[in-house]
Amino acid sequence: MNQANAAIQIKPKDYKSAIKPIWCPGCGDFAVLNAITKALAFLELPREDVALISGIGCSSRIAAYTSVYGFHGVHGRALALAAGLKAARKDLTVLVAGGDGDGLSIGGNHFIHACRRNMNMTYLIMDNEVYGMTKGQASPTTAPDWADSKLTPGGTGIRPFQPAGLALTAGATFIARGFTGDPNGLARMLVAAIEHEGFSFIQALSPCPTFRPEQMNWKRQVRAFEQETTSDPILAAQRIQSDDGMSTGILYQTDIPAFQPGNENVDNDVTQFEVEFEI
Ligand SMILES: Cc1ncc(C[n+]2csc(CCOP(=O)(O)OP(=O)(O)O)c2C)c(N)n1
Ligand code: SF4
Repeated sequence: MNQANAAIQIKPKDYKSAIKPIWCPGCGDFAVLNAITKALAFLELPREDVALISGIGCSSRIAAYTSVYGFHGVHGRALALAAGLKAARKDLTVLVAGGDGDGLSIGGNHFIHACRRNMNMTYLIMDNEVYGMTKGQASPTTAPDWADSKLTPGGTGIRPFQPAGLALTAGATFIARGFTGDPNGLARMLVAAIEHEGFSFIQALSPCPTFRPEQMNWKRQVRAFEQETTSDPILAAQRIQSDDGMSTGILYQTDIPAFQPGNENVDNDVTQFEVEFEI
């Protein structure tokens, strides 16, 4: 425990806000909130040193449920906003969170460029293979034959993204898959991701019992990766390709200097900026 926090002893609950989550009972996103607060408490990070940026979707509501700095932003734009924040405030621990629709559909372009840019931040996708907030449309991780959505009768017929494979080819330097049925495992993963110097990506399998009730079976399908974390991208790619998407653990981690634009001369005084925008 560091000196500053020795007297304070921040507990996981201290990282929660007074706002009660309105997620459906059984939604996996509750466990992500718990995992984030546990990880921050473990790392003893002062709340004012952390920012949680999210997009739009059920999962993206998470920013409002924590007591760290937060921005519940624009659909698919969380990573762009987070990159700007990190460029200006490299001292902040920047976390980004949202859904598979937010991060891989509308935000897909930002995702691949965030991976290759390798700024020091942690991005967690709550993957429920559906658009929960807008009532159950197929997302980029939905199986092609999932036919329960009125918009895609008979299924989309389109192969889903493999988020881990996409992150690997785009250049992420830390790639993990977790499961909300194991919040402690997810919290440990988040600690490792936050400590990693570079862009860390976590795909958290997070069931949506409302629109994908069959996902409640995930707890019987999820297992730990048999192999240790690798820093070899070829090996990581082989493992991702040969896996059914239900193995969890830190898949890949490599040490490439994080990108941080020089900001020594940036003027953080926003007074003039505010004057220019005065109405
Ligand atoms: C620019 C824009 N397009 C579309 C929407 C409508 N919209 C809100 S949330 C959402 C998808 C949410 O799905 P996901 O990101 O997977 O999160 P979940 O709700 O499943 O957690 C969409 C399409 C929007 N808010 N803004
Ligand atoms: S609709 Fe699905 S993702 Fe949204 S809160 Fe309910 S269970 Fe969670």
